[in-house]
Amino acid sequence: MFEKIIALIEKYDKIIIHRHQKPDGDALGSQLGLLGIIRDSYPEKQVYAVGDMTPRYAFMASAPMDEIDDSTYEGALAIILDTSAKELISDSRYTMAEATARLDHHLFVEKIADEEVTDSSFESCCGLVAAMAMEAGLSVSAASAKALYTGMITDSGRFRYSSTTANTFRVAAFLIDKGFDTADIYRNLYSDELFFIQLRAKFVLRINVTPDRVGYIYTTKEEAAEYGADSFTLSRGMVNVMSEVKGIDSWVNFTETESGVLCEIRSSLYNINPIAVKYGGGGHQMASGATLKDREEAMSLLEDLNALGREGGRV
Ligand SMILES: [Mn+2]
Repeated sequence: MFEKIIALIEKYDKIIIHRHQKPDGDALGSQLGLLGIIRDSYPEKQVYAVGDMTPRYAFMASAPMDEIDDSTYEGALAIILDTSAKELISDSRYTMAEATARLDHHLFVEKIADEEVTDSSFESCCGLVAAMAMEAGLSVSAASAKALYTGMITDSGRFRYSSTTANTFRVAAFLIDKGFDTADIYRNLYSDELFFIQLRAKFVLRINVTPDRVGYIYTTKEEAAEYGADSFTLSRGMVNVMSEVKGIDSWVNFTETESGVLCEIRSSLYNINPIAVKYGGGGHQMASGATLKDREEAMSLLEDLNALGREGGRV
Protein backbone atom coordinates (compact mmCIF):
# COMPACT_ATOMS: atom_id res chain seq x y z
CA MET A 1 0.00 0.00 0.00
CA PHE A 2 2.87 2.36 0.75
CA GLU A 3 5.47 1.24 -1.87
CA LYS A 4 5.43 4.45 -3.87
CA ILE A 5 5.89 6.69 -0.83
CA ILE A 6 8.64 4.44 0.51
CA ALA A 7 10.36 4.65 -2.90
CA LEU A 8 10.31 8.46 -2.66
CA ILE A 9 11.67 8.40 0.91
CA GLU A 10 14.49 6.11 -0.26
CA LYS A 11 15.24 8.27 -3.30
CA TYR A 12 15.58 11.66 -1.58
CA ASP A 13 18.42 12.61 0.77
CA LYS A 14 16.59 15.68 2.06
CA ILE A 15 13.08 15.27 3.47
CA ILE A 16 10.89 17.97 5.01
CA ILE A 17 7.78 16.92 6.92
CA HIS A 18 4.70 19.15 7.02
CA ARG A 19 1.24 18.79 8.59
CA HIS A 20 -1.79 20.99 9.19
CA GLN A 21 -1.81 24.34 10.96
CA LYS A 22 -2.68 24.55 14.66
CA PRO A 23 -1.50 20.96 15.08
CA ASP A 24 -3.43 18.54 17.26
CA GLY A 25 -2.04 15.35 18.78
CA ASP A 26 -2.38 13.43 15.53
CA ALA A 27 -0.73 16.05 13.33
CA LEU A 28 2.23 16.44 15.70
CA GLY A 29 2.43 12.77 16.56
CA SER A 30 2.52 11.67 12.92
CA GLN A 31 5.08 14.35 12.09
CA LEU A 32 7.41 13.60 15.03
CA GLY A 33 6.91 9.86 14.66
CA LEU A 34 7.78 9.89 10.96
CA LEU A 35 10.74 12.21 11.61
CA GLY A 36 12.16 9.71 14.10
CA ILE A 37 11.41 6.72 11.88
CA ILE A 38 13.19 8.21 8.86
CA ARG A 39 16.16 9.38 10.96
CA ASP A 40 16.57 5.96 12.57
CA SER A 41 16.02 4.00 9.37
CA TYR A 42 18.17 6.20 7.11
CA PRO A 43 20.75 7.96 9.33
CA GLU A 44 22.49 9.51 6.29
CA LYS A 45 19.44 11.55 5.27
CA GLN A 46 18.68 15.12 6.37
CA VAL A 47 15.16 15.21 7.80
CA TYR A 48 13.26 18.26 9.06
CA ALA A 49 9.89 18.94 10.69
CA VAL A 50 8.34 22.38 10.11
CA GLY A 51 5.25 24.36 11.09
CA ASP A 52 3.52 26.27 13.86
CA MET A 53 2.99 24.87 17.35
CA THR A 54 -0.02 24.48 19.64
CA PRO A 55 0.83 25.12 23.32
CA ARG A 56 -1.46 22.30 24.48
CA TYR A 57 0.55 19.69 22.59
CA ALA A 58 4.02 21.19 23.06
CA PHE A 59 4.78 18.42 25.59
CA MET A 60 5.02 15.99 22.66
CA ALA A 61 8.02 17.71 21.10
CA SER A 62 11.47 17.37 22.64
CA ALA A 63 12.76 20.24 20.46
CA PRO A 64 11.21 23.22 18.65
CA MET A 65 10.17 22.83 15.01
CA ASP A 66 13.03 23.25 12.52
CA GLU A 67 13.62 26.71 11.03
CA ILE A 68 14.85 26.14 7.49
CA ASP A 69 15.76 28.38 4.53
CA ASP A 70 13.90 28.29 1.25
CA SER A 71 17.03 26.77 -0.30
CA THR A 72 16.54 23.64 1.81
CA TYR A 73 13.60 22.76 -0.43
CA GLU A 74 15.86 22.51 -3.49
CA GLY A 75 16.05 18.88 -4.50
CA ALA A 76 14.04 17.85 -1.45
CA LEU A 77 11.01 15.65 -0.82
CA ALA A 78 8.18 17.28 1.16
CA ILE A 79 5.83 14.91 2.99
CA ILE A 80 2.44 16.28 4.07
CA LEU A 81 0.63 14.52 6.91
CA ASP A 82 -2.92 14.59 8.30
CA THR A 83 -4.13 17.37 5.96
CA SER A 84 -7.01 17.25 3.47
CA ALA A 85 -6.74 20.68 1.81
CA LYS A 86 -3.81 22.76 0.54
CA GLU A 87 -4.82 25.89 2.43
CA LEU A 88 -4.64 24.06 5.76
CA ILE A 89 -0.96 23.04 5.39
CA SER A 90 1.39 24.73 7.83
CA ASP A 91 4.23 26.38 5.83
CA SER A 92 3.17 26.68 2.22
CA ARG A 93 6.75 26.25 0.99
CA TYR A 94 6.09 22.54 0.47
CA THR A 95 5.35 23.57 -3.13
CA MET A 96 9.06 24.46 -3.55
CA ALA A 97 10.13 20.84 -3.01
CA GLU A 98 11.19 18.72 -5.99
CA ALA A 99 8.74 15.97 -5.07
CA THR A 100 5.79 15.72 -2.70
CA ALA A 101 4.00 12.91 -0.89
CA ARG A 102 0.99 12.80 1.41
CA LEU A 103 -0.39 10.44 4.03
CA ASP A 104 -3.86 11.32 5.28
CA HIS A 105 -6.93 9.78 6.87
CA HIS A 106 -9.43 12.62 6.27
CA LEU A 107 -12.24 12.25 3.76
CA PHE A 108 -10.75 13.10 0.36
CA VAL A 109 -11.06 16.77 -0.63
CA GLU A 110 -8.36 17.38 -3.24
CA LYS A 111 -5.12 15.99 -4.61
CA ILE A 112 -2.16 17.77 -3.01
CA ALA A 113 0.98 15.74 -3.67
CA ASP A 114 2.64 13.68 -6.41
CA GLU A 115 2.14 10.47 -4.46
CA GLU A 116 -0.67 10.07 -1.95
CA VAL A 117 -2.06 7.47 0.38
CA THR A 118 -5.37 8.68 1.80
CA ASP A 119 -7.37 6.12 3.72
CA SER A 120 -10.29 7.27 5.84
CA SER A 121 -10.70 3.81 7.35
CA PHE A 122 -7.80 4.75 9.65
CA GLU A 123 -8.73 6.42 12.93
CA SER A 124 -5.59 8.59 12.78
CA CYS A 125 -2.75 9.63 10.53
CA CYS A 126 -0.45 8.26 13.22
CA GLY A 127 -2.01 4.86 12.59
CA LEU A 128 -1.24 5.23 8.87
CA VAL A 129 2.39 6.19 9.53
CA ALA A 130 2.77 3.23 11.90
CA ALA A 131 1.17 0.89 9.32
CA MET A 132 3.69 2.13 6.74
CA ALA A 133 6.56 1.42 9.15
CA MET A 134 5.13 -2.06 9.81
CA GLU A 135 4.74 -2.82 6.10
CA ALA A 136 8.20 -1.57 5.14
CA GLY A 137 10.01 -2.88 8.21
CA LEU A 138 11.34 0.56 9.18
CA SER A 139 13.04 1.28 12.53
CA VAL A 140 10.57 2.52 15.13
CA SER A 141 12.18 3.69 18.39
CA ALA A 142 10.28 3.90 21.67
CA ALA A 143 10.16 7.71 21.25
CA SER A 144 8.70 7.48 17.73
CA ALA A 145 6.20 4.86 18.89
CA LYS A 146 5.15 7.09 21.79
CA ALA A 147 4.52 10.05 19.47
CA LEU A 148 2.43 7.89 17.13
CA TYR A 149 0.50 6.28 19.96
CA THR A 150 -0.31 9.73 21.38
CA GLY A 151 -1.94 10.76 18.09
CA MET A 152 -3.89 7.51 17.94
CA ILE A 153 -5.27 8.24 21.41
CA THR A 154 -6.26 11.83 20.67
CA ASP A 155 -7.84 11.18 17.24
CA SER A 156 -9.77 8.13 18.46
CA GLY A 157 -10.90 9.72 21.74
CA ARG A 158 -9.00 7.09 23.71
CA PHE A 159 -10.08 4.30 21.32
CA ARG A 160 -13.75 5.13 21.83
CA TYR A 161 -14.87 6.71 18.53
CA SER A 162 -16.53 4.56 15.89
CA SER A 163 -13.42 5.01 13.70
CA THR A 164 -11.62 2.58 16.05
CA THR A 165 -11.23 -0.82 14.35
CA ALA A 166 -9.48 -4.12 14.92
CA ASN A 167 -6.64 -2.74 12.82
CA THR A 168 -6.37 0.22 15.20
CA PHE A 169 -5.53 -2.22 17.98
CA ARG A 170 -3.12 -4.24 15.81
CA VAL A 171 -1.19 -1.05 15.08
CA ALA A 172 -1.43 0.08 18.72
CA ALA A 173 -0.06 -3.29 19.87
CA PHE A 174 2.87 -2.96 17.44
CA LEU A 175 3.68 0.45 18.94
CA ILE A 176 3.29 -0.56 22.59
CA ASP A 177 5.72 -3.43 21.93
CA LYS A 178 8.41 -0.77 21.39
CA GLY A 179 8.27 0.00 25.10
CA PHE A 180 7.18 3.39 26.42
CA ASP A 181 5.21 4.71 29.35
CA THR A 182 1.54 5.08 28.37
CA ALA A 183 0.64 6.54 31.78
CA ASP A 184 2.93 9.47 31.00
CA ILE A 185 0.92 10.24 27.84
CA TYR A 186 -2.41 10.16 29.69
CA ARG A 187 -1.03 12.36 32.45
CA ASN A 188 -0.11 15.01 29.89
CA LEU A 189 -3.28 14.73 27.85
CA TYR A 190 -6.00 14.43 30.43
CA SER A 191 -4.98 16.63 33.29
CA ASP A 192 -5.67 20.28 32.68
CA GLU A 193 -4.74 23.63 34.12
CA LEU A 194 -7.32 24.95 36.57
CA PHE A 195 -7.85 27.81 34.09
CA PHE A 196 -8.95 25.33 31.41
CA ILE A 197 -11.28 23.38 33.75
CA GLN A 198 -12.94 26.63 34.82
CA LEU A 199 -13.20 27.81 31.23
CA ARG A 200 -14.94 24.55 30.40
CA ALA A 201 -17.36 25.13 33.27
CA LYS A 202 -18.24 28.54 31.81
CA PHE A 203 -18.89 26.95 28.42
CA VAL A 204 -21.03 24.19 29.96
CA LEU A 205 -23.34 26.89 31.35
CA ARG A 206 -23.77 28.36 27.85
CA ILE A 207 -24.94 25.21 26.03
CA ASN A 208 -28.10 25.72 23.98
CA VAL A 209 -30.16 22.79 22.69
CA THR A 210 -32.55 23.03 19.74
CA PRO A 211 -35.76 20.96 19.46
CA ASP A 212 -33.93 18.88 16.82
CA ARG A 213 -31.37 17.69 19.37
CA VAL A 214 -28.55 19.96 18.20
CA GLY A 215 -26.35 21.51 20.87
CA TYR A 216 -24.59 24.78 20.17
CA ILE A 217 -22.52 27.52 21.77
CA TYR A 218 -21.92 30.88 20.10
CA THR A 219 -19.03 33.02 21.37
CA THR A 220 -18.83 36.61 20.14
CA LYS A 221 -15.56 38.44 19.56
CA GLU A 222 -16.11 40.45 22.74
CA GLU A 223 -16.76 37.32 24.83
CA ALA A 224 -13.73 35.59 23.28
CA ALA A 225 -11.52 38.51 24.34
CA GLU A 226 -12.84 38.31 27.91
CA TYR A 227 -12.00 34.61 28.23
CA GLY A 228 -8.33 35.35 27.66
CA ALA A 229 -7.65 32.14 25.71
CA ASP A 230 -6.59 31.62 22.09
CA SER A 231 -9.19 30.82 19.45
CA PHE A 232 -8.01 27.19 19.14
CA THR A 233 -8.72 26.62 22.84
CA LEU A 234 -12.10 28.33 22.60
CA SER A 235 -13.24 26.46 19.49
CA ARG A 236 -11.64 23.01 19.26
CA GLY A 237 -10.77 22.89 22.93
CA MET A 238 -14.37 23.53 24.02
CA VAL A 239 -16.55 21.79 21.41
CA ASN A 240 -16.70 18.57 23.38
CA VAL A 241 -18.27 20.08 26.47
CA MET A 242 -21.43 19.22 24.49
CA SER A 243 -20.56 15.56 23.89
CA GLU A 244 -22.12 12.88 26.05
CA VAL A 245 -25.17 15.00 26.86
CA LYS A 246 -28.44 13.07 26.67
CA GLY A 247 -30.70 14.85 24.17
CA ILE A 248 -27.82 16.13 22.01
CA ASP A 249 -27.02 14.08 18.88
CA SER A 250 -25.02 16.72 16.99
CA TRP A 251 -23.25 19.77 18.35
CA VAL A 252 -21.46 22.80 17.04
CA ASN A 253 -19.20 25.38 18.65
CA PHE A 254 -19.03 28.82 16.98
CA THR A 255 -16.21 31.22 17.81
CA GLU A 256 -15.95 34.69 16.29
CA THR A 257 -12.40 35.74 15.30
CA GLU A 258 -10.86 38.49 13.16
CA SER A 259 -10.84 36.09 10.21
CA GLY A 260 -14.43 34.82 10.50
CA VAL A 261 -16.49 32.51 12.68
CA LEU A 262 -14.63 29.29 13.53
CA CYS A 263 -17.03 26.39 13.55
CA GLU A 264 -16.36 22.95 15.03
CA ILE A 265 -19.07 20.35 14.35
CA ARG A 266 -19.40 16.91 15.96
CA SER A 267 -22.04 14.19 16.00
CA SER A 268 -22.54 10.87 17.71
CA LEU A 269 -25.10 9.68 15.13
CA TYR A 270 -24.90 11.50 11.81
CA ASN A 271 -22.50 12.22 8.97
CA ILE A 272 -22.12 15.99 9.40
CA ASN A 273 -19.23 16.23 6.93
CA PRO A 274 -21.34 17.31 3.90
CA ILE A 275 -22.59 20.29 5.93
CA ALA A 276 -19.00 21.35 6.71
CA VAL A 277 -18.05 20.91 3.04
CA LYS A 278 -21.06 23.01 1.97
CA TYR A 279 -19.54 25.90 3.96
CA GLY A 280 -16.02 25.42 2.60
CA GLY A 281 -14.73 23.18 5.40
CA GLY A 282 -14.02 19.49 5.80
CA GLY A 283 -12.79 16.74 8.10
CA HIS A 284 -14.37 13.46 9.04
CA GLN A 285 -17.88 11.97 9.01
CA MET A 286 -18.56 12.75 12.66
CA ALA A 287 -16.03 15.52 13.30
CA SER A 288 -15.58 18.40 10.89
CA GLY A 289 -14.91 22.12 10.86
CA ALA A 290 -15.30 25.22 8.73
CA THR A 291 -14.63 28.94 8.91
CA LEU A 292 -17.76 31.00 8.25
CA LYS A 293 -18.28 34.58 7.11
CA ASP A 294 -20.48 35.87 9.91
CA ARG A 295 -23.16 35.06 12.46
CA GLU A 296 -25.83 34.84 9.81
CA GLU A 297 -23.95 32.09 7.99
CA ALA A 298 -23.39 30.35 11.34
CA MET A 299 -27.13 30.32 12.01
CA SER A 300 -27.83 28.89 8.56
CA LEU A 301 -25.31 26.07 9.28
CA LEU A 302 -27.12 25.46 12.57
CA GLU A 303 -30.37 25.23 10.62
CA ASP A 304 -28.80 22.58 8.35
CA LEU A 305 -27.87 20.56 11.44
CA ASN A 306 -31.44 20.89 12.67
CA ALA A 307 -32.71 19.59 9.34
CA LEU A 308 -30.32 16.63 9.56
CA GLY A 309 -31.67 15.89 13.03
CA ARG A 310 -35.24 15.91 11.73
CA GLU A 311 -34.48 13.73 8.71
CA GLY A 312 -32.49 11.18 10.68
CA GLY A 313 -30.33 8.82 8.63
CA ARG A 314 -27.76 7.56 11.08
CA VAL A 315 -24.27 6.58 9.93
MN1 LIG B 1 -5.92 13.34 12.23
